[in-house]
Amino acid sequence: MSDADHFDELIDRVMRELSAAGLIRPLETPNRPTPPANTASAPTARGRQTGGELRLDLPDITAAEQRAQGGVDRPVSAEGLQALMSVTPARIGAGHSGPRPRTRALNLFAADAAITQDALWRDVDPALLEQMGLFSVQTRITGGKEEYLLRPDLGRQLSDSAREILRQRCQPGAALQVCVGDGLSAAAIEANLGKILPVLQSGAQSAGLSFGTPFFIQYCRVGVMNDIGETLKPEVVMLLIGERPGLGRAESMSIYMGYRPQSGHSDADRDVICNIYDGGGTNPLEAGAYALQLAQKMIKAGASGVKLRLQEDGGR
Ligand code: B12
Repeated sequence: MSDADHFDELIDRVMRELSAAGLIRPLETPNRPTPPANTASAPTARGRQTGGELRLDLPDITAAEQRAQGGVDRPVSAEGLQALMSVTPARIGAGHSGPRPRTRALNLFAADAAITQDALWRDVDPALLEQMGLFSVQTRITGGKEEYLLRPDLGRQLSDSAREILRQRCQPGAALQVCVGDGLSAAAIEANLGKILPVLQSGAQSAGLSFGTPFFIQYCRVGVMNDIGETLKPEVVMLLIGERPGLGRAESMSIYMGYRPQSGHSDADRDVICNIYDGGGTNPLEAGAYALQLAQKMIKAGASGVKLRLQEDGGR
């Protein structure tokens, strides 16, 4: 039994006990079929039916309307405070209870930390990768996420089998090679990939740039671009990767780019378009369009990163 199954079974048991004790109400959905008596939990699209027909009656404190609730008892200007709170995800207007934070603020902090942990430890949904037509390869990480977090050096190298698979399945020498890496947030890839990949594909076509076969890299760090460059010899590598998640803000993705990446190249040879997400960050559609423009610049200049900046500044 996997950890997830074990956890689900545990939740089911607790829910059944709470229900038997009359502490929670059954879900009011009379039309839903009752599961057979010996299957207390049946898988659904997102998670499981817990306890058959039960739900907890608590609001989700991470929902936007819940976040918008301030904790200041008698604000000098309630409207002013609301206006300030509406323009930033920063924790302002949380109030306090004597010298301590309010329970609500503490709970939100804990819930946001959980969102961050989930994004970091979870794998990107394989159904999304399939839907986007991406096959998967791995870096030299063999010991799961824990090793990934402890050994960034191994996440910067493709495994031998990954190199072989890329040679077999990808068109070498493309003008633009797009690849997708989990990086530090599965949520970032899930939130943005479906919006941005089609923009890159169709944009490259309109710009007359040959588009290498895109693929997904598990346990991926930015430095893996060098191995991709050496294996497939494209002009520009674009790596879409999950950024280190902020507290409760996990859907932010970056595009790291480099011209003819190769062994020895560092971040000075790369460019990054960061904070890509809908609703507050760089809109993924705009980011895709900007990345294509940058790729064209790189190809024209035969350079990226600091070298490209120096050319643009005329060597100043
Ligand atoms: C962590 C981080 C760092 C760490 C990287 C160390 C590490 N091993 O992770 C440190 C503190 C060293 C750092 C330094 C810098 N960073 Co920084 N960094 C970040 C942060 C918070 C997360 C990056 C991330 O999640 N990467 C994804 C993971 C999977 O990648 P990784 O392989 O584990 O780590 C690599 C990248 O993080 C990369 N990287 C980190 N920063 C930068 C900046 C640039 C321009 C490039 C090309 C690469 C790069 O370096 C790591 C090693 O290869 C982002 C914020 C964000 N919203 O993304 C800013 C961010 C990417 N950094 C930024 C900047 C400006 C820098 C510096 C140039 C600051 C300076 N003036 O010195 C330096 C450049 C360092 C370099 N590598 O050459 C900007 C880039 C803005 C832009 N569009 O150009 C960001 C977006 C922050 C911001 N909002 O201003 N950074």
